[in-house]
Amino acid sequence: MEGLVFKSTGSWYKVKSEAGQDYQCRTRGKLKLADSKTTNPVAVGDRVIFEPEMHGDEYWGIITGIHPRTNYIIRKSVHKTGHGHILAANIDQAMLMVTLTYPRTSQGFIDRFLVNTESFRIPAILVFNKIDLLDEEGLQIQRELANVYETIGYACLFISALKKQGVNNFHRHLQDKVTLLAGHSGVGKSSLINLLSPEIGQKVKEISDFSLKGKHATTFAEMFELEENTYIIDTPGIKELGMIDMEDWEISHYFPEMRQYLGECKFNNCLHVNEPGCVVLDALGSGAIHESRYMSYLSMLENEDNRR
Ligand SMILES: Nc1nc2c(ncn2[C@@H]2O[C@H](COP(=O)(O)OP(=O)(O)OP(=O)(O)O)[C@@H](O)[C@H]2O)c(=O)[nH]1
Ligand SMILES: [Mg+2]
Ligand SMILES: [Zn+2]
Repeated sequence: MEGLVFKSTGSWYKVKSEAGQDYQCRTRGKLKLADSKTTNPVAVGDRVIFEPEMHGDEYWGIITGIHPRTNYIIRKSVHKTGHGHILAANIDQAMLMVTLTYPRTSQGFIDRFLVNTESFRIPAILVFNKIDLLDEEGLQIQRELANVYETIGYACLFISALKKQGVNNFHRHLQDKVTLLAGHSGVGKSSLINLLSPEIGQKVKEISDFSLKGKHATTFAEMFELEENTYIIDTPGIKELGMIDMEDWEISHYFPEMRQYLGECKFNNCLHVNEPGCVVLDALGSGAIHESRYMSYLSMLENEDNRR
């Protein structure tokens, strides 16, 4: 039978058949070898082939195959160094939830996420949550930050899951798509998803627990069907993103504001660091490329993960 993976715990998977029945599935040992660099063989969003088994009146199954993925978002494995953990696969768009405070999301993290999505041509949107916590100055800082991203083509949404502000607008962006919602732990992903449908009931951290580091409220990625053809995937907080296999020269291709200059530098293997006749450096000098984005670019070049 064909099915779609809605939840992955690493040891079992919730798979929905084409007829809409949920099956609790496990994998066979050999599937684990499908991709040795990831710690989870099956991810939420995967389309799988499985053999159903009835255990009394319970629907169980064994996953025997995975259809090729069109894309995926990967984070660093918290258990195995050098390995990645696939957050979700086969998504239409990715939303990164960002908060300026409690917790703070750095620009480096945002940029790394966007390089990941660009590399798969997954459209990305930034969702600024907890706007209720910001004073005039905070709102101004947020405006400037969002401006950097809107200028280069990323939509930014502003919401407060607590005050239920901006939720309808957020919902509109989900229509007829599979959307991944990612971000640091505590930014409010599950809080927002709970507002979309009363049946979801994702666990949310109590404010009193909130300062306790390392406590994730959501431990497994899970997909929810909001309306026909409209899905949202809640994910556990990410601390660090894994870099997908990428060569140094490729990275600039995943910065939309650099793309137009590529191929125009004096040297065709220019990495836009300090080479003479570099058009990207000219654009940085003239302000056409934002300095903070360029700094992120440099930090990705220097990242050991990219030196293979
Ligand atoms: N002030 C304020 N607090 C919020 C808002 N949205 C969520 N919170 C609070 O932030 C805390 C964390 O919310 P969660 O929804 O559990 O965050 P999460 O992103 O799902 O976290 P993980 O599951 O650990 O990745 C909770 O105490 C929420 O009540 C908001 O818009 N404003
Ligand atoms: Mg959560
Ligand atoms: Zn250059």
